[in-house]
Amino acid sequence: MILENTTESIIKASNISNELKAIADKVFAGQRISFDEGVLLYKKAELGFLGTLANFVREKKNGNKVYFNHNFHVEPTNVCVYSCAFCSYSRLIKNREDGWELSVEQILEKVKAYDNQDVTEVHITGGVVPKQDLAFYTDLFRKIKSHRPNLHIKALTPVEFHYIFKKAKVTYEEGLKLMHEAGLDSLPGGGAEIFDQAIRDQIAGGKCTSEEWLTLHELWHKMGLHSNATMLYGHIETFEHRIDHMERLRQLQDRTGGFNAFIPLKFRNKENQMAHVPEVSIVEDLRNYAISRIYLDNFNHIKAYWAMIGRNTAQLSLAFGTDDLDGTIDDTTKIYSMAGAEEQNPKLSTAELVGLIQGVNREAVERDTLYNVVKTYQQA
Ligand code: V47
Ligand code: SF4
Repeated sequence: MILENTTESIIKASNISNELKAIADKVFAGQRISFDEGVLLYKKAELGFLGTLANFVREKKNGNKVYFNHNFHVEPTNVCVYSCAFCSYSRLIKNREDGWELSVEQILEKVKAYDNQDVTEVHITGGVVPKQDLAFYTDLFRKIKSHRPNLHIKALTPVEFHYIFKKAKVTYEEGLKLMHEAGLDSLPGGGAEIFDQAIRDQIAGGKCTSEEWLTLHELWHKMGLHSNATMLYGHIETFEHRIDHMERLRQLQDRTGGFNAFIPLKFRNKENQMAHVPEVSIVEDLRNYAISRIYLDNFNHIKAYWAMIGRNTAQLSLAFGTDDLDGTIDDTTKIYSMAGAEEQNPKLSTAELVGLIQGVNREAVERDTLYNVVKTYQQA
């Protein structure tokens, strides 16, 4: 309480404009900010001010805790029937010799390689190909579950679902039920990109629409299940598009409460059709984390996905609203290294993750996918 009052009075005594002070008043009072106020933060607020507000919200929700998990990815294919302009996979459609398409048995072998390790989650997503259909994934999920029942399967996105369910001639409801019955536990946040349909058509034309993405997550939540949400930012979108994206998520979260975490994903420009679009600065990354923390008042967690943003910026973001660093990953994803992220072989040990968190005087907490605490680490 003393800290809150001190923070508030510092902002009140500063040279910040009255319109920004009015937003600060709302945030400190626990009130929701509007669409226009969100845009104003992007256009007018400086980094320190945003960090103060975002950290206030983050500490109210999560105290000093920073979460991570023990996870690994499987990317069943890096070939794709779509060709999103930002995707460094999609070039492989024309160069299929560089591509891979794993069988159920090959994926199962990758899962079995972790038999003696304390991982809690496998994250499965990649390109979209005809062979990897409803029967493929239900068979895969059943086999993973029968081999290791407690491994949480976080897999597939509305991009895959829309394609797979249409091909199998099942409704979204039927398809999701079949996936869940086979062992799918939760959905990662991918495929959201940017919800403004005109921008989406330019960068991710042909794949599921924004409405379809939101509908599939809503249906999944209505089954009592959870998912994440991402936003691809820093390309051709405007600040209004980013707030519009978050507004649609905030409204859906009001209806269902099914989202665990929001994950901003910075556009990386290596070897894709948008290589001419410059990447945004680290300052913009931090501002974006902070504004999402302030705007998404009904999301419990904001994740800094270190494999994409780099471990140093991820650590820095812990002062700008984020409270989750994703996981150990174990060098099992290629999406970001192919797109030019600084982490070319993303892999962090528990000690390294805990070190990043304790290095900024936060409390490291290992979680499972649903944010149940697995272990807390005392500061040395
Ligand atoms: O939807 C692809 C993004 C996403 C690029 O839920 C790119 O815990 C930047 O969703 N530059 C897939 N981004 C990854 C994803 C994810 C990652 C980590 C954790 C979770 C979670 C979800 O990757 C795609 C797309 O938005 N992406 N190419 C690129 N060049
Ligand atoms: Fe395919 Fe996903 Fe890449 Fe788009 S972003 S081309 S849907 S792998």
